[in-house]
Amino acid sequence: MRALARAITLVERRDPAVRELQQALRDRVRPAYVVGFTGAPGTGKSTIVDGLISLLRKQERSVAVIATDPNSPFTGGAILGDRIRMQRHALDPKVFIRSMGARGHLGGLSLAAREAIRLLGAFGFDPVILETVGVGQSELEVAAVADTTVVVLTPNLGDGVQMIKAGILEIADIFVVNKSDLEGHKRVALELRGMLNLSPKAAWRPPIIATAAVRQEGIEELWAAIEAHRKHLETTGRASAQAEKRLKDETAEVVAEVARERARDALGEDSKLSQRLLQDGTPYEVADEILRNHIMNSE
Ligand SMILES: Nc1nc2c(ncn2[C@@H]2O[C@H](COP(=O)(O)OP(=O)(O)OP(=O)(O)O)[C@@H](O)[C@H]2O)c(=O)[nH]1
Ligand SMILES: [Mg+2]
Repeated sequence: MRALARAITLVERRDPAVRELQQALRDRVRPAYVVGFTGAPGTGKSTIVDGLISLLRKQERSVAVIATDPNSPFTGGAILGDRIRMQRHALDPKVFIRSMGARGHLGGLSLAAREAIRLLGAFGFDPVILETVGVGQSELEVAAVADTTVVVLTPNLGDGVQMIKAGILEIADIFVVNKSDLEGHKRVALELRGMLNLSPKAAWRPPIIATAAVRQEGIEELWAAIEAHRKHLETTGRASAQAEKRLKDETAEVVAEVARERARDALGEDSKLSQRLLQDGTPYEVADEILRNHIMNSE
């Protein structure tokens, strides 16, 4: 566990040792199944995940949770206290919980999170659960990384389902209407069903699961839905297509990261390139030169 925690810290710092580490672990890598949770702040994502951890531990499975906060530059557990309601699992060695800031990487779910998922798989954690607050682009990024994406809604949605952000319908594999102990949850589910019926027919129809996470209600149904989606991906061949896409995305991110670093070095203060850039006033020619001389032809 310690070794894993340290390895993830290296990943977060973008330490060069990560490369060797990932390569050394290559043969151990059994990709973990990744379940993403997203939804507005306070909808109960962490409470649901906490319930899922309990369920999965009864099945003797090792579970990891990565909570990312697109608003937080902090990392390594700085926001654990408040935001993650999973403390009761903190001492269980088969449960790994970590929060990560979304530093760098355009504020997105960082390359670090992807690499951390890979490490967690190598250490035998399966599934890996990602929790992220649905603000900005974060839910789209979660969907790009997760095998199954769960979108969490609640009855107190303001103007009802109209409040659902554009794009959510497309990314959700499963909807959860949490806080179903509160009034109005049936209406939210009905409106959502109505919206889903309007969207084009697809091979997978996202189920709507009612949960009352504070009472551990609906958690088994939710896990059953996640398993059903997993089976669907496997039987339709989409699982391997997704895995391939993720590996390509990750590779592209590594390329971008290396290129960005070299460009920053090449543009260091007082460098000739930076002087030219300032004279020129636009980035294109200097960018071409950096690509040619500092990225393609450098070791
Ligand atoms: N009534 C009711 N309250 C709930 C339920 N599930 C969670 N809550 C409460 O909702 C509040 C937010 O729960 P969290 O699990 O922290 O929500 P979250 O979506 O993880 O919040 P952020 O990570 O801050 O976005 C807490 O006060 C929970 O106790 C539920 O099923 N019913
Ligand atoms: Mg939370």
